[in-house]
Amino acid sequence: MNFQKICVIGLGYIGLPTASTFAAHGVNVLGVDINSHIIETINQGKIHIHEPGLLAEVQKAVQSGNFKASTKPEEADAFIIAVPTPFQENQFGEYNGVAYKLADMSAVTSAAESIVPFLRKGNLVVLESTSPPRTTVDLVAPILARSGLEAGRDFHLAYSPERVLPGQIMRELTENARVIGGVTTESAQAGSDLYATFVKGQIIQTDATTAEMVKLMENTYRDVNIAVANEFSRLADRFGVDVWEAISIANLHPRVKILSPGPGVGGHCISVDPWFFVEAAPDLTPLIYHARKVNDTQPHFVVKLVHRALGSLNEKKIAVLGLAYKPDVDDLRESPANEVVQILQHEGAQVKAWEPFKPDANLPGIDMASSLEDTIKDADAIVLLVKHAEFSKIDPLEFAQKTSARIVIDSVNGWNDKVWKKAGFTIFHLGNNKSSTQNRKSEITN
Ligand code: SAJ
Repeated sequence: MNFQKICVIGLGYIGLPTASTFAAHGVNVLGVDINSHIIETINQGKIHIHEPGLLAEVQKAVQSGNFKASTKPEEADAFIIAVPTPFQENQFGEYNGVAYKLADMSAVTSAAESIVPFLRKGNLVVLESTSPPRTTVDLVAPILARSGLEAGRDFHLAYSPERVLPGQIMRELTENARVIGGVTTESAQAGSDLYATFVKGQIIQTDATTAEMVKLMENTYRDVNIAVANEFSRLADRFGVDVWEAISIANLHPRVKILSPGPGVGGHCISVDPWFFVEAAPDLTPLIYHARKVNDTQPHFVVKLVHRALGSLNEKKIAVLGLAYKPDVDDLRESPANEVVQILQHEGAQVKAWEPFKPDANLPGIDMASSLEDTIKDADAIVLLVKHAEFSKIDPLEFAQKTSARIVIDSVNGWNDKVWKKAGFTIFHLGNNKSSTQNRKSEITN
């Protein structure tokens, strides 16, 4: 198929890089978003998110005239849906007395509905949003059928998940392997022709539901593996072991690759996607469910460590370093750091937070500091929640001059205990209870 004009619906972390990359490869792209502020920003050649390399790509695309943004779709050769699929805030499913989270598919539904008036014979529609199994055939195809056209007969319909890592999106978008699942083999071929515009990695064709499962399996696999690492950190704490040392030794085994424990799993992908499997088949997913539970309760484990350091948290001044969901990104969605702050405050602590990638973040109930210095100045203790490169580089001797705190709690293995102790700090390290002389058995529980 020949694609001269495409519409990309949803201009967030995935849609915007995708749209601008197509435009940079000579395709005429209309980017669509319901947020008019985003549309204005992009049409001025600016961006509303932080992602290395994205601004330059968007500027180039807008200046070339190949990329425009609008709140409404238009007729095109292909439509790509890249809108969010979070979970519902207040609705839960139930299986055998156990509650599980439910996907909010309203943005996918609206995006598909917005295409209906513009859909023509021979078009291609691709869903990229991470979705529960069978969404393409059971949700998107019936909505598009309202146009009077049938998926697989009159137009092509495919599912192609994005698999890029935030922070490395621009490179991974072109270099990663890409899976295209069609509702027919012709649809998969059409999708493959579209992404061949810029994808240098392998393009694999399959059916739509397999492609949906592939995406969910990748993120679920990672979630379960992080959960076991987090559980190891709790076990190491109980048995007076340094989990980081134990992991590095275990990982010398040729078939073992244990991931890193931390304050929990955040972001809009790994902490969300496994629920799509649980929702779709709660009777088949006890492991996936419990892994989610382990990762979701890890912020409480961090707070127990803060308790160990400070005793009662009532009126304690705590400086928190980092609110992003992972190192060196500005994305605060589903961040375990945010959860830790909420629990600390709930227990009476006065928390001031510093997030260098989003200093002006407006998070309900969180007191954001204007600088690192402002955060740490009068603190009783400092809690490191994100391993941003600039935090790892902190020199504790210089740091000691700027803060009244002499207690630090490292939840991400960002700091070296010996160096911090030498600078006069008492350091508490998640998953490392080696120097403790006490039996912590009764203290640390799930
Ligand atoms: N984390 C740990 N320990 C680890 C690794 C990660 O606690 O050893 C935490 C991070 O701090 C973060 C969370 O897990 O809170 C997720 O971070 P991540 O880097 O593992 O993944 P994401 O969410 O940024 O991106 C994932 C990627 N999927 C996989 O690696 C299988 C990416 O390729 C996907 O495109 C993306 O989800 C997505 O959009 O689905």
